[in-house]
Amino acid sequence: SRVLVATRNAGKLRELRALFANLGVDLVDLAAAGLPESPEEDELESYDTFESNALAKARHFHALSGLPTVADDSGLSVDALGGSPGVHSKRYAGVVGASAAVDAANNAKLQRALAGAADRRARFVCAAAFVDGGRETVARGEAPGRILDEARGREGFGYDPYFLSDDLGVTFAEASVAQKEGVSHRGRAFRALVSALREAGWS
Ligand code: ITT
Repeated sequence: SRVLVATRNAGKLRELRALFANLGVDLVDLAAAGLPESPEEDELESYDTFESNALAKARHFHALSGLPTVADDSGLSVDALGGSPGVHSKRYAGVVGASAAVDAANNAKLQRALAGAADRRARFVCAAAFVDGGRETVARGEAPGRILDEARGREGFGYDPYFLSDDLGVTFAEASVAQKEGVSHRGRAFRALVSALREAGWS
C-alpha cells in the first residue's frame, strides 16, 4: 500500500524509509507527491503537545493529497531544563535555514543551558500520526539517555551527536540507522502506530 510521509526533514525521512521498508509499506514523500513547501506549513506545529502537532501535519497533507498520510512530531526533553526544548526543539535557538546551521545553533544553545549541570538526563519523544479519511491514530515513543558535553559521531541529525542512548551505550550519531531505529523514540512510535493500525484491520 502507498502512504504519504509528511516531513521536510531529510534525517527523519531516511529513518522512516528504512522503518517502513521493513514493514512492506511503499512510502511516497512530499516532493514525489508534488507538494512543494508552502508558508502555511509553519503554522501547523503551533500546539503544545507532540501528538497535536503530528496530527495537524498529517491532517493537512492528507487533505492536500488524498493519500493515507503519516506525520512525525518529535523533540528532546531535558530533565534539568524542565522538559525543554520539547515541542520547540527545532526552533530552540531561533535559527531558520539549512539544517546543518539550525542543528549547530541548537546544540550550542543546549550546551550553554547545561553548562555545569550535574543532572544530564534527557529523553527524545516522538508522536507518530496516521490520517486517512475518518481514521486518525496517534502513537508515542520515547528514548532515554543523557546529554554529553562533547559531540560524538557523524550519523543521524539534530541533537544526535550529544545524545548518549541508555539502550545503546553510544550516541545516536555513532549508531547506524538500523541500530538507532531499534531503540529510538521514532522507531518505537511508528512500530506502535503500525501495530495499532494492523489491529484495527488496516494493511
Ligand atoms: P518536519 O518536516 O517533519 O516537521 P522538523 O524538523 O520540522 O521536520 P519537528 O518539528 O518534529 O520536525 O522538530 C523535530 C526537531 O527535534 C528536529 O529538528 C531535531 O532538532 C529534534 N529531533 C527530533 N528527532 C530527533 C532525532 O531522532 N535525533 C536528533 N534530533 C531530533
